[in-house]
Parts: sequence; structure tokens; C-alpha cells
Amino acid sequence: MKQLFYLLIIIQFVLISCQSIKPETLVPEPSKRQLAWQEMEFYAFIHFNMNTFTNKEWGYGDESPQQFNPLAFDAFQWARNIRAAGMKGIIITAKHHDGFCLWPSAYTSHSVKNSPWKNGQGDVIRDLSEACKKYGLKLGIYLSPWDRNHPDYGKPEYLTYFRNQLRELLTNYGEIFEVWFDGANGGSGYYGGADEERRVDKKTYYDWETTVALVRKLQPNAVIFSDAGPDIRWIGNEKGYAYDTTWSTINRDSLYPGMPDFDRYALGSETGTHWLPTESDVSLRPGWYYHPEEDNQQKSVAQLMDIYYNSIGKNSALLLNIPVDNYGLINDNDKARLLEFGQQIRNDFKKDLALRKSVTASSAARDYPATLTNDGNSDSFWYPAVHNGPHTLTLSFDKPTTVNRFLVQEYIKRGQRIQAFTLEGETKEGWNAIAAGTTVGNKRILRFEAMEVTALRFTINQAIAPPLIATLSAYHARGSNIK
Ligand code: FUL
Repeated sequence: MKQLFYLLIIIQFVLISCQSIKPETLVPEPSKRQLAWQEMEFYAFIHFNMNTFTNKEWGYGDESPQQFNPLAFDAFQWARNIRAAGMKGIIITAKHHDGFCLWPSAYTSHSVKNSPWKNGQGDVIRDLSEACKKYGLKLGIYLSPWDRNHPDYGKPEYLTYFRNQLRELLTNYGEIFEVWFDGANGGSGYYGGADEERRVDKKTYYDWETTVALVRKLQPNAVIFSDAGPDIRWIGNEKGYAYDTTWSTINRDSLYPGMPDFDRYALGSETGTHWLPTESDVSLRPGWYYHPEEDNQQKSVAQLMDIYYNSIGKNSALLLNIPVDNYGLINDNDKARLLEFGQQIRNDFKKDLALRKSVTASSAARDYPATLTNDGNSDSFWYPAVHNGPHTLTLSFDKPTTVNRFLVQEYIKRGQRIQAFTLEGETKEGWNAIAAGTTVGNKRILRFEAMEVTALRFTINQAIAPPLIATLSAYHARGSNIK
């Protein structure tokens, strides 16, 4: 009788622990292409095109290809410096709103082939794809849906032209990691000499479904960006700042690129039906394009670090624009600032003080112990045995340790789950509150005044499903201790 009793207890124990072994799918999860993109985090935008030579932000479409002539053009110089700053890729404005093409498109005369640059034999996209290859960077394409040069813009024929161009760009230049569709479109323009106002219905005109299918066919691994995705969405401002609450999930079907009230959706939604993470874009200078009068107006390292913590540190990616100059080079002042910024990022995260330190959890499912959060592998994770929170993870240091950064990552392969958290530090006086917040997602980095702690306690107070933590780390950043 007694043996049977023990046997039943053992069976019950096995059943309970088996139940918690598989973190079940409860929330939207990223696709393979989105996951590959999530790992990039930090990459460059390059605005370089006709506006670089006319000193404008938006060209009208009546410019002459003769105006495009970057005398010292060197895509290798761009890639070398971008790589040195720690970025993982470059998205280039292959065609901006004015319609000029940086590659010799077969479908228009409004391109580099009719410019004096390299006697019309040049191809910016080809050179850049080679430079990216050499420096281990991925290449992305910005192709403006609005075209103020093309006579057919606003008519169905224009879509054939637009897709022909996409086909060229997505076929002839190797692997493309991101295709960037701008939401700004429709208005006055040259339009092949018509010189008029052309408004389009942003919801229906572009027939995005067909264009998305074409991108999928030609570059199945590329993510597609627009205000509304389908793979990545705009953060909703051009300051490079995500929000304290940033969900990678959203109800995608209620969005379309260029929608006027996009702001209302900027935070995403915990009940979102689709995985649609955010990208934060911002320029190193005030303008997106190069203007000589802005040669000394780069953002400071402190401002850039603030952007870093407010984008990458708040569950977003950082797309930092560098306006290449009219010689075809990254200007010296921009180059210097980029390299300083890259160095400061490396300094802030030089040493993970939490790596392989003792860590315990309020509960842990079999095979998912707390030690998987600070093993240096963000592909393994902790998962609680008891599904209802609050959950705590406590990192203990062998000796009092000064920290001012705390980094946490959810295991986003299984979605984003955390809704509310707190961080506390144990000092000589006992436990002290450090921070409280809402979302975590791919990465949340907390900045606080340097403090000497013997332990850090991360509490998940609320989650839409049992949380999965891939990484916990702590740093002592010097020289950029802005909160
Ligand atoms: C905006 C465009 O209108 C700007 O010129 C710039 O390209 C920026 C990144 O996106 O919508």
C-alpha cells in the first residue's frame, strides 16, 4: 500500500514536470527572416542621390541626370567606416521621391547612365554591394514608391514600372536583407512634364499584396519595411526613439503604409495578432541628405548613446542615417563621430559582470534552469515551473560589484510576453528599488546611477504568458552615464 502511494507521488511529479517542459505557443512568433533581422540591431541608412547635388531634402523630379557627379565616389570608404562603427548593414536610397536611379535601370533614362559620373558607366548599387561583401555587411534597398519624375505616377502603369525596378534591384545585386518602402507619397511633382498635383489612395493604389509577393519570390530572406510592415514597422518618429512600452506585436490588418494616424499604433499591442517589430530611424545630422551648412551639426556622442539606449535598449532596431557628401564620401566630421559612437558602445558593454555568476529563480522547469540566462548563450533560456507570477530571478555577485546597466532579453523565438517588471539591487542597506518598467522583448537595457551591489533581483510581475528569459547581464559603463 505504502509502495503504491509512493509510486503515485512519483508519477504525479513526473507528470507535473513534463507538463512544463515545452513552453507552448501562446502568442505571435517571429518568422525566420524576422529572427535573422532581429540579430542585426544596428545598421546604416545612406541618403545619397540627386538631392546630394541640389542641396535639397525632396527633389521635384525635374532635375537633370547631368547634375549627378560624385567626383571621389568610394563605396568601400562607406562600408569600411560603417563596419568599424559596429553596424551590420547598409540600406541605400536607390531611388528617392525625385525618381533618379542610382543604378542603370533599363526602364528609365533618369538614372546614372545619363550622368557624367564614370561617363555614364557607373552603378552605385553594384559598387556598394561589392563593398558590403568585402566588409561583411548586409545590403538593403530603399525604393521610393512615390516618383515625382515618372509620367505614369498615379496611374496603374506606374506599378508595372515600380515592380520592374524592384525586379532589377532584387535580382542583380546578390542577397538583400531589407526592402524599405517609404510612407511619404503623393503630391506635387514634375511627372514627365505634367507639372501637377497627383494624389493617390494610399490604401489601394499600390496593391501592396502583389509587390510583397514579388519580393518574397525574388528575395525570400529579405524583410519588408513600411509603416505597416509586413515584416518590420516604423517606430512612428524620426528621432530614433522607441517607447518605454514597445510591443513587437500589433494588429497588422488594421494598418497600411502612409496612413495618417499611424501614431496611434506606435506602441504596438499586447493583444496584437502579428509579430511586427519596430525599426527606429534617425539621421546623424539634422537632414537626411548632405548639406554643406550642416558639416558641424552631427549629433554628439552623448545624444547618440541616448538614441542607442532608447532604440536598441527598448526593443527596437537602430537605423542610423549617414548623409554621404557630394564627393561621394562620408565626410570627415561624420566619420569621426561615427567611430567615436562605435567606440562608446563597445566601452559601455565591455564586460558582462553577471556572466556565469550565481543565479536562482522563484521556480524553474526541468531543462530550463536560471543558469541559462547568464551562460553567454542567448539561444538558451529560463522558463518557470510555476506558470503564475510574480517570478523572480536573482543574480548574486561573489563580491560587492559596481553596476549601472542591466540588460535583459526575452527568448523571442517564442514571442514577447512580459508586461511589467521591476529591478532591485542589494546593497549594505538591504534591497533598493532601481527601476520598474513594462515591456522587454528582444532587448531592454536599463540605465541607472552607478551602485555597488551584492545581488540584483529581476521580478516579472505580469506577463501575457509564462515568461522566457534568454539573457540577464550587468555592466559598469563609464563616460556615458546619462540616465
Ligand atoms: C521620409 C522621407 O520623406 C524622407 O525624405 C526620408 O527618406 C525618410 C527616411 O523617410 O518619409
